[in-house]
This record gives sequence, C-alpha cells and structure tokens, in this order.
Amino acid sequence: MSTLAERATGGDVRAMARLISMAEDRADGVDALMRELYPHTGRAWTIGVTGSPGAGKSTLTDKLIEHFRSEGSTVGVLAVDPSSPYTGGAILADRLRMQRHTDDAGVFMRSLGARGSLGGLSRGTREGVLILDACGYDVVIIETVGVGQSEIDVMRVADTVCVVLVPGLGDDIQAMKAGIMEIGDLFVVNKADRSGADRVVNEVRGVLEFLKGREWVPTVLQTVAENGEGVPELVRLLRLHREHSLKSEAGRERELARLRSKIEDIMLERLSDRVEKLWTVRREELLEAVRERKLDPYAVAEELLSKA
Ligand SMILES: Nc1nc2c(ncn2[C@@H]2O[C@H](COP(=O)(O)OP(=O)(O)OP(=O)(O)O)[C@@H](O)[C@H]2O)c(=O)[nH]1
Ligand SMILES: [Mg+2]
Repeated sequence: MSTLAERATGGDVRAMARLISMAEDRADGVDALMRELYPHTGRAWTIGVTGSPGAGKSTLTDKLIEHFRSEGSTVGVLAVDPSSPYTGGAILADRLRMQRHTDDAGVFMRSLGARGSLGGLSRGTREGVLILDACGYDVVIIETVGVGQSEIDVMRVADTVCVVLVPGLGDDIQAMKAGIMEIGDLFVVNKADRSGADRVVNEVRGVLEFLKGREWVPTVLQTVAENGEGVPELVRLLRLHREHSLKSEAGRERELARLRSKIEDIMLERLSDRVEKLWTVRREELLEAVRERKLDPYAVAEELLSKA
C-alpha cells in the first residue's frame, strides 16, 4: 500500500483528511488510492440523515454519535452541504454543535463543500464514505440538506436513510409523497416538543400506508433531538433496518443497485472529463465557426467524438 493509505488505515486522522481532500479535488493519483482502499471496505454501516434545512439533522447526528460511542462504536461523520458551503453559517453551526466530540479519537468529522458532481451529492462523498469505512469506522453518518436531488443521491451511498421532518410543514408532506417518501427507511419527526408533531406523524403514516406489503415498511417516530428524547428508539429502529437489509433479498438487490450507480457515476465522471479534454484546444475556433454557420453543432460533436 502507498504510505498515505497505510497511514490512514492505521488510524492517522490527518492522512484520512488528506485523502478526503484529494477525493474532493479529484487529485491525480486518487483513483489508485481508492483502489488500494476498496478491499478494506464493506464493514461500516452508513446512515444517511437528510431533511429540510434546520430540521435538526446536526443535533440529531450529535446525539447519534453520543449513543454509538457509548456502545463502543467508532463514528465518522460527513456533513454535505450542496447549496451553501461557506455561507449561511450552516457548516459553522454544525462544527460548533459537534465540537464536543472533536477530542474523541473515536469520532471523525468532516464537512464537504458544494463542489458539484454529476450524480448530485457533493464531490468526494462517495470516496469519503469508502475512506472512512476502510479506516475502520463502525458507523458512517452522512448529513445532507434535503434539497431535491440530494435526498435521492444519499440513498446511493447510505445503507439506511433517515428522513428528518418537523412540525409546521403544512402541505409539504403531500408534495413530498413521491420523492422523499420513496427514499426514507425511517422517518423522524423531530422537534416533537413543538405543537403539531402528532399531526405530521399521522400524515406520514397515511402516506406510508401505500407501501404496505413491501418487505420493509418504514416507520415514523418522534424525537426531541435537543434533549435526546426518542434517540434510543431511533437507534433501535435504525438497527432493525440494518439487520433486515443484511439478511434480506431486498437488501442484496439494493446493494447491487448502489454498486451499479456507483460504477455508472464513475464512468460518467470519466466521460465528462474526457469530453472536456476533447475540445479544449480548439474550442474557440469551433465555437466561432458554429456561430458563423460554417459548421453546425451536430457535426462538431460528431467529429470530436470520433477522435475519442
Ligand atoms: N425545539 C427544538 N429545537 C430543536 C430540536 N432539535 C434541534 N433544534 C434546533 O433547531 C435548530 C437547527 O438545528 P440543526 O441541528 O442545526 O439543524 P440542521 O437540520 O442540521 O440544519 P442545517 O444543517 O442548517 O440544515 C437549532 O437551533 C437547534 O437547537 C428539537 O428537538 N426541538
Ligand atoms: Mg446541519
């Protein structure tokens, strides 16, 4: 193994951070490193925590860390912010919230910026999970702000997806039916200390009725992340899902589907890089020719691809 991968898997936190940065930057040599690490992956339990901004995902994650640590499990956290990495204070707030775990060697935390990737989840998320898995973290939590595509994408990397809802969403539940309801393995109505939590639970239950008969029917529970209420029950239900997916045919199929999209994403990334390279040299000239109608876009695309 290369020194960097060896140091990381040996528990060197700085080496892990370096690897994740390299993946974010898609630095040269990162593919080779990932290939070295891959045989060491497959042990971690990856939990996706998604939901609308401010729903309490970080507070809940903080409580989950505490819970898993008390059981002796090590935890890696990737906080993915697809919309605003350095503004709005989101990541700063996350950092502060989880600050108390930073001295704990059994916890690794890292924010990933909004550098886009074709799939949707920020660049480096896929690799980040593999890196933390290879480095021996028992549980890897991915926190994503649920804005459209990212909830769907979190399913591509997480074994278990927990959707965090809050009272006061109004008609949103109806709107979410098709999208979010399909991706959650578990629904949490957080801020249950506020009025309206029961209503949200009932609404979600109503929607989940439609999933009856499936091998795994998600459940809904209430939490008050701020004081940890409901967290042990949340962990119990998360674990139930984990056990179910480890032994069921549906779990196997989901794993295969995830591997498939992983490989397809990697291919798309490569192709996209190649497309970029194909025409950087002659771009100006070709654009001008198309603008003047000396060439058409179809001919240009065809010609460039024929050289690929
Ligand atoms: N009343 C109440 N407030 C809560 C609860 N959980 C979290 N909060 C508060 O809600 C606010 C947002 O919490 P975060 O954990 O940062 O939420 P988030 O979903 O991670 O937010 P973003 O990452 O910015 O999308 C904070 O002020 C928390 O203190 C809860 O159970 N009850
Ligand atoms: Mg957060």
